[in-house]
Amino acid sequence: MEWTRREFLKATAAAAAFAAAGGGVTRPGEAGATVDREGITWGKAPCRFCGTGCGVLVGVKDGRIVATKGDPAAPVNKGLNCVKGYFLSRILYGKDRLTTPLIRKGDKFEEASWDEAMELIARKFKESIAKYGPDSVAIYGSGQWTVFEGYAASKLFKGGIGTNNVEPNARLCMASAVTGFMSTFASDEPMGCYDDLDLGDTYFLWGANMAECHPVLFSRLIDNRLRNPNVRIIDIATRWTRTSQMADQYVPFRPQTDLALLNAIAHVIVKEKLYDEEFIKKHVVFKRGKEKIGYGLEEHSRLFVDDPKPMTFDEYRKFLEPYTPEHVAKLSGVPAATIVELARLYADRGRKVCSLWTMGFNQHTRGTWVNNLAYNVHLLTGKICRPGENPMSLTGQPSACGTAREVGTFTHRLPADMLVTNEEHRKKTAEIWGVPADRIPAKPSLHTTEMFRALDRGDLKVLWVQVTNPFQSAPNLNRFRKGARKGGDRFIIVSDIYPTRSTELADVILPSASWVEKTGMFGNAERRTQHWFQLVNPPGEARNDLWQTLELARRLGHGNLFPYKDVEKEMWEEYRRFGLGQGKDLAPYEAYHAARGLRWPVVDGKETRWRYAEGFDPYVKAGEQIKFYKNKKDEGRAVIWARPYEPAAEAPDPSYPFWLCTGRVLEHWHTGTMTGRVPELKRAAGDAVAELHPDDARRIGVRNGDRVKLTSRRGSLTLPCSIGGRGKSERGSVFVAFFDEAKLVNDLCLDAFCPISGEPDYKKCAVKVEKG
Ligand SMILES: Nc1nc2c(c(=O)[nH]1)N[C@H]1C(S)=C(S)[C@@H](COP(=O)(O)OP(=O)(O)OC[C@H]3O[C@@H](n4cnc5c(=O)[nH]c(N)nc54)[C@H](O)[C@@H]3O)O[C@H]1N2
Ligand SMILES: Nc1nc2c(c(=O)[nH]1)N[C@H]1C(S)=C(S)[C@@H](COP(=O)(O)OP(=O)(O)OC[C@H]3O[C@@H](n4cnc5c(=O)[nH]c(N)nc54)[C@H](O)[C@@H]3O)O[C@H]1N2
Ligand code: SF4
Ligand SMILES: [Mo]
Repeated sequence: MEWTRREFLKATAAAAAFAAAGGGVTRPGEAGATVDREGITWGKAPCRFCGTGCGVLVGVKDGRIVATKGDPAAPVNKGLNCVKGYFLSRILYGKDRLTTPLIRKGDKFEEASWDEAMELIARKFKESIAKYGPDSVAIYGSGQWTVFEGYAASKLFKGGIGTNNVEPNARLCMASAVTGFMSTFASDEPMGCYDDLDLGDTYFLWGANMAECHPVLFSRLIDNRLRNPNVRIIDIATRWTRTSQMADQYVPFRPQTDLALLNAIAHVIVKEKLYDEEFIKKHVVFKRGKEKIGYGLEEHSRLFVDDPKPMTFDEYRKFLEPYTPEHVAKLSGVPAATIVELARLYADRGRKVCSLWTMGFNQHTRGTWVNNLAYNVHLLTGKICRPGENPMSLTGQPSACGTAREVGTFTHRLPADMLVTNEEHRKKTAEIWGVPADRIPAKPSLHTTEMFRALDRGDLKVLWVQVTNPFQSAPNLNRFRKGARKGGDRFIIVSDIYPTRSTELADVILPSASWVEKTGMFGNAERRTQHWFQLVNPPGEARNDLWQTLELARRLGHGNLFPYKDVEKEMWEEYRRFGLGQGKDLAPYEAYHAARGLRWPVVDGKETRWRYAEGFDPYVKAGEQIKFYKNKKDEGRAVIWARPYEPAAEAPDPSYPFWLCTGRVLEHWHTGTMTGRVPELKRAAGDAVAELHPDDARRIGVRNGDRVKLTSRRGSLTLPCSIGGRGKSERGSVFVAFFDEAKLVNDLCLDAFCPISGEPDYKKCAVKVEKG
């Protein structure tokens, strides 16, 4: 599994021979990588960063990555990258890479051997399980896990140890998209694909800052507009960004009122009879779920399971009645005439409409609902499952789709859309895993926010963190950072590649291999599964996360769950069994070696561009046109949901008069551990700033660059303010990015979440802003 240097050199020689024979780029040594005149071997990989999943070519010389470039053969990006992609060759070479296991001794860490570290970890797991039961241990992983790493973790914890305490950071990111898809279509992930960005002409962005967060996809949109003057990009958002700058129209709205806006758009479409009656008759049912569901603020909050009731179109019409453009204008701040205009644009039969969103919808205490409401508009107008006309949920992390969602590394999930609560699903899983059917608990346990609450309370004892930095990225951070070091039987293991705000709270730190230091697979936002081979060795004694998990398995006596010789290949073939025939078909391992990814379902060697659509999706029969075949309960129809507007969990008041929104900037990746170590990126965006509206700044008495103090009910933070910079806050709002490890804005964030998805709302809480 780990390539030794000798194997690598041998492979490189073989690659050279292959290249001389005219082979394309794939892997040093097997199908062959190319070697150029300067002796650089080029292999392919998906980008390490965002869910766009750009293909890159990685140049290796003398065992080091010396260059990367956009892969012209990759359909996602056609040779293009964003600035993070261009600096990929540097992210693994920060001076302080972790290279040896470290064990805490009081306030210090001491170097240890892998054997010592793994022995200690295994002992802590065994002791905790013996004393407190399997639910006292957990693994907290990532949408940046490779498919193999996520699969192994899930199999070990659910199928071996017998606990559903498996969560990915994707709970903070894509969970509302998942529950949105599941409740509307009974199958996770988009029907459309990136081709829609080239083929449509009307693009509604709902608070998605694509110019900074999905730059290559945004450039596809802009390219479409250059070719087709009819294209309109409408940025409906709570703050002005680089995306707004490039859009044809910027529609600012008050935080949380997207629920009301989408209902008002539906209201106009229904009232003016702009809907597609035929489509609705054939493909849609109407439902209403429970409405008093709270905000997840109570301790021990479990995921809420909805209890939907069918309704008629007429009842839905009645439900929409209060959402008049005039009423919603007052709530949202969007003029009534604009709401009507947006609705007519959505419904215009001559226009191909796409909606795009990311964390504005998902990090929302009604995240599931607002995802449902976006689908409603496409279902009413029949603008779905057709080239250039689709709702498109954009994914954040490189494998939030491939690993977190498809493998199902959430507490409530199993692979291929299956649930732990379903007996048949548990049976099927146990059979493929070769474990007793009752090994997998029938109830979900701790979802992410509850996991950190449980650690603080002392209910959770042993926590292993892999490929994520929760003690910078979790909400209500003040509480959770303190909770982590309360002692007792708590024991925290963090696998990372650099020292972070999480490793500083660990008991054991494991130095890990990243990206092309190991073989991996990622699945991107358009259902494209991509593969890469290891191209360089990790530094020092760093080892990959998969090896670490398998080593724990062996030491806990669960080594029999992983009996593979050719580990990745055999694990892939086992994992693939889950999706076959389920609309989630993945191809054999080798099919991904040369391909620049394949979009599932892959049936008879062919990928699928548009799901549920005749002529594209192999599961849809001739004459069916469109079939939401995964929703068997509703006979292959999708659901239009009546979901009301509700206020945010915490809104500004006289003591805390500002909205605080948090998020990202172009140059940095999340907590900044990798991009912060590239001097060019660090220079471009150095320290976090608080973006303020000029009128608010004037009232507070600060000028651009002055320090301001933000205080919420949970914490405070002093930092320079930015007025009129690249991001501009609306009046009464302040925005701070969370990449700066010296400025933990998450101390201020509330841990309220969507009770259905469990995803916290990082976009809204109340703060006061003072001169700092
Ligand atoms: N450069 C860069 N790119 C990235 C990442 C990164 O760290 N850096 N991370 C990746 C990941 S994992 C993710 S999840 C994505 C995130 O991608 P985005 O969601 O596009 O970015 P954020 O900065 O998290 O979100 C900020 C936006 O949320 C919107 N918003 C705030 N409140 C509301 C609301 O009430 N409703 C709606 N509809 N919108 C609201 C605002 O308009 C604001 O601009 O980016 C991915 N790409
Ligand atoms: N305030 C605020 N907080 C947020 C959000 C927000 O919008 N606002 N967004 C949320 C969202 S959408 C997301 S996705 C999360 C992201 O939050 P995190 O996942 O916590 O952030 P990352 O910086 O991506 O952390 C990845 C860690 O893995 C390490 N690493 C890199 N490669 C490897 C590897 O191969 N193996 C191992 N073991 N480690 C590796 C990196 O050094 C880094 O420390 O943040 C959430 N938190
Ligand atoms: S757009 Fe995303 S995947 Fe593409 S190069 Fe930039 S960070 Fe990487
Ligand atoms: Mo994310």
